[in-house]
Amino acid sequence: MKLEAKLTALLGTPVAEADDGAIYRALMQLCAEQLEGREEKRPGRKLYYLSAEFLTGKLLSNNLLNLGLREEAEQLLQQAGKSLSAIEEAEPEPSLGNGGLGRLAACFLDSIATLGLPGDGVGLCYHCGLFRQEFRDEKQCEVPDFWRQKPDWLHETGVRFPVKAGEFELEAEMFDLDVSGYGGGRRALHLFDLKTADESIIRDGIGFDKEDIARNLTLFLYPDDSDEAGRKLRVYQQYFLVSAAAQLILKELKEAGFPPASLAEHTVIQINDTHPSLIIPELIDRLVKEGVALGDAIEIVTNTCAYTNHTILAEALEKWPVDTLEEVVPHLMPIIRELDARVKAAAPELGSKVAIIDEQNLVHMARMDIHYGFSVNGVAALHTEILKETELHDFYTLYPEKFNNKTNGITFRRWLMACNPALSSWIDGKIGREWRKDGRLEKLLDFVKDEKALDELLAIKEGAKREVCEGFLQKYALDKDSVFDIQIKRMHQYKRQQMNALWVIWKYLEIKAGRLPKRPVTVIFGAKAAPAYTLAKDTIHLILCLQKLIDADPEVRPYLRVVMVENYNVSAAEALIPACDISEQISLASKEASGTGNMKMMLNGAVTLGTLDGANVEIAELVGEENIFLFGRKSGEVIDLYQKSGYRSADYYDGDPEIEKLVDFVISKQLIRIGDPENLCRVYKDLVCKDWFMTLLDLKEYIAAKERALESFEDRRGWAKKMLINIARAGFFSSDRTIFQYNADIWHLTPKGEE
Ligand code: 26V
Repeated sequence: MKLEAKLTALLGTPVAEADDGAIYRALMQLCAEQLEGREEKRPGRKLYYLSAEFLTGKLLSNNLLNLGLREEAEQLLQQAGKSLSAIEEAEPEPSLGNGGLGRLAACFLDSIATLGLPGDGVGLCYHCGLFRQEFRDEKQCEVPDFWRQKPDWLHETGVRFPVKAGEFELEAEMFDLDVSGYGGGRRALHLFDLKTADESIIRDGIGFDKEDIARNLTLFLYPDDSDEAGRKLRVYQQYFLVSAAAQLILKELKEAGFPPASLAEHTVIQINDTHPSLIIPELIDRLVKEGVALGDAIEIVTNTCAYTNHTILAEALEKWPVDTLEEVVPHLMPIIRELDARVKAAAPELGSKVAIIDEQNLVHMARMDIHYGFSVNGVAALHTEILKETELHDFYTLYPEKFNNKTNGITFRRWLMACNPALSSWIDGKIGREWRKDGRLEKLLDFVKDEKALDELLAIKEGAKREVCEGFLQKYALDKDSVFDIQIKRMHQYKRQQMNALWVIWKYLEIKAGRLPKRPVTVIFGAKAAPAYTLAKDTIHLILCLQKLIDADPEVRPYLRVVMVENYNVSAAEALIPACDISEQISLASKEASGTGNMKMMLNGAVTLGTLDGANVEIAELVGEENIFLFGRKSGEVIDLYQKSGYRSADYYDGDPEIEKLVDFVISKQLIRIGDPENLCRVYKDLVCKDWFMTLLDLKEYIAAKERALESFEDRRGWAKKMLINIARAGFFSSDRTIFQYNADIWHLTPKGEE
């Protein structure tokens, strides 16, 4: 049946007469029916991708695209005087993730389904997930994001598992989200919710009783863990996830007719960062209870689990106090102690450096993953090298064969085809449609000297910028002809949004001094700060104060604008990325494991302004030095500075009047009049007295590099050539490539059709 007939049947009226909400529900039902036809049976070996976050983004458009219905649906709606984007407004964005780690998991599921690999995601079904961000008085406020409005895409499965944690007897209820593959295939994202979760306990923003585990467990992602009750709740959440996951995995193994002791042959578990690490002792415990000898159970689980590291930041490498674990998972502590004892016996010379339980009685989750998993991977070439040579060097010496790199990737379905249809059809016109299947874009290089093609590319970017100005950012009345300089990512000091803010101050003072830029610049930020991360919230305050200062200044406003978008999320990224000219990737070298926004913006024809960090290194290699703006200290020098305590920000502040002037502006009369002195002073003081992530070290070079980028933007054809080369070289960053490599090196699953 044709789409129109189906839709009309579902609606009970012609499409033109239905309202957007009804059309949304009908399209949703249509997708569900089509997906049901793509039944996936349990094949041989199966992957479970365990993650605390899955940042899926809205689902309607993506499902239509993957089902091959999107173009037809858009045409049909247009004829009926409707628009898909307006209809999609009604869809709340699932709030199941925080940043790159969660979005990566979602891209991976898309690629797993597309490649026809037997693998499902397993996570938690948070009621409010990460908070919704609101700005009040130039500050971030956190409010609960009740995203689970009916109808939603979640299916009740009827599958339930008991979870005993601490003194609580809990029940995990499984909901499934269908994951559609592009051109075929369907997989599941299994999300567990606490049967007795109770939203009515939320009060005062995102506050709630942290000890009321039987009601709070699945309300929020990353509840504040700055106190003991918060840390305990995090462990409860993590255990709830892994206990339910372990029961699901063993149930499916049994249903497929295999004994528990054959787990490693039929199953592989990818542990996404350390949040699901308790799966290791939990599975060992369950195998032992099934009659497997302890030593065998340890070996089986080791051969089943693989670990991905996503950060070298010490504060993000989880360590839980033994006392907390004794309280929440007492049945696992004897196993964890046994695992630790075996490590200490096997590697006495390395002693406490590789111990699972350290001298302060902290349990190091990553260390458990490395000892008792068969694979450890970093997420970009540089990151993996740093893990091997520095952060995890002792572990690398013990197990060189476990270490491998899997450079991150992004799905081109969401991050090009769906978010940038104009660019996608332009690519079709130039090199045909095969890239949509194989991700290969290099053939575009044939057009680097084609002036007509370059002009078309510039026109597409202009169109995207116009769309943002007239749509998503309409209320700011932005100049579509200005340079769009975009930094969108979690707010964190190592990502150095504060350095970009100091550039804004520099440009503001330049304009005030009469040195006007050739073309106006629009600096766009998007970021949420963790609720307990004071300095990150202070940086948001600084940026919002700068935004207000400049907006009110008729001398500066025509040349420089700052916009910090409220509640940055996947949908905001989809709106902004096609319109990006300069992609800000300015982390302190060695600190950003990979980055994935860098790949998304490159794929959409932005040019990177960045340090040699994370995947920027691979971007630079692919596009060549003339098609990226690099600056700043290299990772080796930075690591050296940390090792020798060789950086003092005060030296840079005292030693350079220009740096001093920019930093002083943070607590200038102008800004204090707008903002809160307490927050601004904290930013100032941190920059002068601490600056752990070395903003001042790279500041001057950053300013110079950004000037070079702005200058080069004026050679429009030259810039278009850079854009084209960036797009053409982005093929490597398809998550299909990443998943192919995970499968070839770690998972060894048989794709559908090749059984
Ligand atoms: C997470 C959180 C959660 C809220 C509380 C504070 C906090 C601090 C650090 C982290 C980092 C978790 C790890 C993470 O998200 N890593 C990111 O993973 C991406 C996918 O591999 C990668 O592209 C990013 O470079 C990396 O930062």
